[in-house]
Amino acid sequence: MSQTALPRILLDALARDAATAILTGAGVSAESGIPTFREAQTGLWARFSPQDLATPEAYARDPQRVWDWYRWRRKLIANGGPNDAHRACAELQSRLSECRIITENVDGLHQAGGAGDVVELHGNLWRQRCAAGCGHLETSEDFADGPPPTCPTCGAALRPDVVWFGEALPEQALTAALAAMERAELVLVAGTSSMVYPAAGLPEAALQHGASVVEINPEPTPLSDRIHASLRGGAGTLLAAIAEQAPR
Ligand code: BV8
Repeated sequence: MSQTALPRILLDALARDAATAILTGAGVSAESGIPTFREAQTGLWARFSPQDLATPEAYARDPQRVWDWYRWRRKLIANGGPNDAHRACAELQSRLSECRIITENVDGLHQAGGAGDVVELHGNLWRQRCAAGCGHLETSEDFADGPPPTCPTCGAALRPDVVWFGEALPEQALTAALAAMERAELVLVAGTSSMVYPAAGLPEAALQHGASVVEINPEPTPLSDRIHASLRGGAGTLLAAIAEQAPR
């Protein structure tokens, strides 16, 4: 996309090395072959909605099914790897003096794409923790089939270290995300349906203190008519075009 196609408000913010925050959702991982929450899942998972799997109740009812789902997603993520959208976010971090990445995703692909200091609002599925709350936490590359893993410290079951529907977000992540939104002069909201709270409320904090907010999404969202510009297209192409306009 040439410079002319990007909105002036965005080009001006980049040219002045504006403090920037990037909020991302499943759409930035879509081009890695990972279905978003809104898309129908494939294969065995086609008959399940993520909303029905990403809950403490689903895990209590059938931990094996929930673990099978997370292991399936781990396989997709490991096979897909980071895409141009993740790399463009890392490029923006390297070009701008201040660029915080805040993600709703749990796939770790921003880090795999070269980004640093990513705020993970909803945790990370490559980590797993004691479901009984003994405090044990570990990283795992495991996506082998089999029973749910057990806690090596207390023997209880392990659960993915992610935030399920109905669970509170990690306080430190939410505080860091809000601080970034309040500091930002430019906010890019990429690949999220802006429907899940409290993450979806973050751009509001930026709007309230006069930041320029630009959405990158092929579809309109509830945020679209409240912000300065919406770029209708894929995150890979659009974020790469935006990164190109940032000062080297
Ligand atoms: C909580 C991790 C309270 C797990 C996820 C008001 C205030 C507060 C809470 C609520 C509220 N109203 C309702 C709630 C409850 C709920 C909620 O928001 N429900 C929604 C459905 C209305 N919120 C919660 O439960 C949150 N917790 O509020 O706790 C509390 C407080 C104190 C003490 C106890 C409790 C927790 C929410 C987090 C849930 N976990 N994920 C996992 O991944 O397994 S949510 C999950 O879905 C994602 O992380 C993301 O946040 C969310 C939405 O997904 P998106 O990322 O937006 O993806 P989606 O598929 O929706 O859209 C993709 C977009 O990409 C689309 O717009 C599409 O057009 C676009 N796209 C597609 N291709 C591309 C593209 N864009 C660019 N390029 C492309 N190529």
